[in-house]
Amino acid sequence: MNKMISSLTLVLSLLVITQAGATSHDAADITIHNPWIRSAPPNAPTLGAFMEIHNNSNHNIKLLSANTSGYKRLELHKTEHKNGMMKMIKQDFMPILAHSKLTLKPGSWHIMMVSPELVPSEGDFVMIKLAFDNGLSTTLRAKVRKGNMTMKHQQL
Ligand SMILES: [Cu+2]
Repeated sequence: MNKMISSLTLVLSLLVITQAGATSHDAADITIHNPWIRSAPPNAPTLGAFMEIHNNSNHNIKLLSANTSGYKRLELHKTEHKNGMMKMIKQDFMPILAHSKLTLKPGSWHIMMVSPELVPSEGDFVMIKLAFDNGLSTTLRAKVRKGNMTMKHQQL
C-alpha cells in the first residue's frame, strides 16, 4: 500500500513539474520566422543560416547556441564593417530585445554552420535547435535555397 502511494505521489509530482515548466518557458515568448540556409557548392566549408527571431516578451532574451547534426559545429556570427572591410566576428550570444526582433541575414547576424559532412542541396530541409537564456529551446526546419549574393561577404 505504501509503495502504491509513493508511486502515485511521484506521478503527481512529475505532473506538477511538467506544468510549471510549461508556464515559465512559454514558447510564445520567442517565434521564428522564415528560417533558411543559403545553398552552396558541394565542397563549401561553411553554410550560413538566416531567420527572423521575434521576442514577444517583456524582457530581453539571448540566443546562446545553435545545434544540428552533421556539422562540426555551429557558431553565432555577426558581419561587421571595420576599416572598409567586412569581417565575420564570432559572438557569445545574439541579443533579442523585449518586444523586438533580430534579423539574421547575409552581411549581418547569421548562424555559421561549419564543416558539413554533406552539403545539403537546394530544397532540402535542415533541423536546427536553438537554445535561449530563458531556458527555452526550440527546433526549427530551415529550407535550403538561393540567397541574394552579397559580394562583399563572398570576398571573405
Ligand atoms: Cu560567419
